[in-house]
Amino acid sequence: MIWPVKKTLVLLAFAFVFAAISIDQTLAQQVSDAAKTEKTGKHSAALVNGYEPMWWKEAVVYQVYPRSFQDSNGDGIGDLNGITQHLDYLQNLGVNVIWLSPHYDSPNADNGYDIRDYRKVMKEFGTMADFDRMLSGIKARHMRLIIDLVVNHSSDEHRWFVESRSSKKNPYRDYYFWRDGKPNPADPAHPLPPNNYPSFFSGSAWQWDETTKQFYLHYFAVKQPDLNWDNPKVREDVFALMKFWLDKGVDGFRMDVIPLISKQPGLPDLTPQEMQDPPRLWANGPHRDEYLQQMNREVLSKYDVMTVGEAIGITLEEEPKIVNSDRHELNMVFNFDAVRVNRGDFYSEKKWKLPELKAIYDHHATALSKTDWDTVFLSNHDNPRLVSNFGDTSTAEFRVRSAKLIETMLMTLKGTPFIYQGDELAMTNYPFTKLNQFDDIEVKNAYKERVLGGKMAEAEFIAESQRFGRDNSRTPMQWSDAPNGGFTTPAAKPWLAVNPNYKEINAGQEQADPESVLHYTQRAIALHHAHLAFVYGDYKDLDPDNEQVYAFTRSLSMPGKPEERMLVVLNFGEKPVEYTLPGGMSAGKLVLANVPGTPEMGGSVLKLGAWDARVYTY
Ligand code: TEU
Ligand code: CA
Repeated sequence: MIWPVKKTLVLLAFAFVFAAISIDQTLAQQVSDAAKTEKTGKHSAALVNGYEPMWWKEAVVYQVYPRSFQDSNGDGIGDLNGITQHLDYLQNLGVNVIWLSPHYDSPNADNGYDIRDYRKVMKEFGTMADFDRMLSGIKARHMRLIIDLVVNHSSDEHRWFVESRSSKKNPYRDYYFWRDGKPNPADPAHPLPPNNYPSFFSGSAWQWDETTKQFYLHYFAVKQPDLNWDNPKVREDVFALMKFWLDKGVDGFRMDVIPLISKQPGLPDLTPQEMQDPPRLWANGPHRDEYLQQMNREVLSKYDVMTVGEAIGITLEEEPKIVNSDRHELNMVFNFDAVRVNRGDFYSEKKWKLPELKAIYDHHATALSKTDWDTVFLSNHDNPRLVSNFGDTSTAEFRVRSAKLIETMLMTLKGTPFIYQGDELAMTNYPFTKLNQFDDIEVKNAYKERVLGGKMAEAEFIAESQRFGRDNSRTPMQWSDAPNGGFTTPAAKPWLAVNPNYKEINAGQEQADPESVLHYTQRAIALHHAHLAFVYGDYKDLDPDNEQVYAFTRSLSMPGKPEERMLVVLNFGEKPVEYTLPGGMSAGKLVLANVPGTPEMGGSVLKLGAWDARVYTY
């Protein structure tokens, strides 16, 4: 750990003189701060390439899945004090914002995405005092914290739902969707669901409740009843809990499945065509934008926050409705086009070629305007490990190179980049071989429906879940080669098994190796921060049809400054290639490469080895 010591010394030396100025302040942040202070009225004094500078546009975000990050008390479950222990690690990595997956009181039917009390910390994760300490530790290191807002649904153990299900007359009845069933001639005592909605987690989206003999709606698990946003009291209560956390000092929210909050009037059956893709309809309810605008007006606009919505069911063309700054809704959303480029139905694999991915990023760059903003990500807690999904894990060397190539791409494409914990180490998918190794409700329910329901062979189901199941990314962080990978004490049993490859792949080993994926990711993040071109610059794909090489530029002109011209060249695969840059273009000085010893000057023909990733000026 060379880094923290050096940084601490520097910090100590300057702390008194520059009390108010962060030494980590990048050029981008300075420009942004300057723009903010010069801001008069509605418009910023200094647009950058037509974009209004904002800290959240310039940020690199790191997602922490608290259950799997670090266990501090030997119960096998990650916790907030565990996160606090690693804040230097995150600061040294160079990320500015931490997105914390749900940390609230929850019975954990879906690992915290089922919230029982929005104002309480999950017992297993610690106390509110632990949260406050973590937050001040984050701020002390000039980072920010956004938390997960899961308000399309609550837990069925939330007080609102406990009240709601108790009687039809209860004042909380309309906090959720209750409906009579359809008559069931075959078995009159057990009516049929009110409509044909399927749940994301298999089966019907309706659950029968004996107490009042009605069904309630749950898009996700039976224990995740959908909140009724058409009830103004629900909106009021949600806005109040948002203020509760903002007043504590959190810097914004990642909003879970937020487009689903406005339900279809009358909840009619899906047509066979709509049944092909139910979220498409569910995400486009009539009041979605009205509710988000109300949220913005009453809550978000009163704070300096970052908001990112999980845009399930929203096409790229529709995104500006939510993210355009004139709409006053959210700052940005996660669009799934890229992360799902290799996905067929559910966990099945779809063969893909590089030009398809390029077309998606090109589409992003053209479909969004200067008053929209975008995210860049290829992993999270719902998707496989980054390198297993898009890189090459067939050899240790290719794993390292391909992971570095993907990190290079994420840090140079257009949009705020998001890194998922452990991907900076190139952690891999887990070698699942049987159902009982999984924890995820999505896998368990799908097994019942598909395998026990006779739709799929068990071996095929396990193979697909190994490839795409969500638990791949949820295995504990591999901090060291100690038993349990240093995630928990050697004697403890982690809530989900540590990947057996922790002895080779772990943070301790990577900290000691200057050529590790960890150190490389840190350099790639630093490069992102050092050049505004990677934030506000134009994007141009130089060779869209090339199936092996991804070459693109990011360029930025600012008054009174030399044009920033950056060229990114990525060889997607193990096949070496002598690549001639199109249009007589010539690569200039090398600024980042994933293979040590890469020549300092580029030229018009580049000899690219397996999984070579390079960034040049041009
Ligand atoms: O995910 C919603 C979502 O898009 C799911 O379809 C998810 O991508 C899918 O399960 C992957 O196969 C959000 C959360 O990110 C997820 O963890 C939660 O389980 C879900 O909402 C319910 O809150
Ligand atoms: Ca713990």
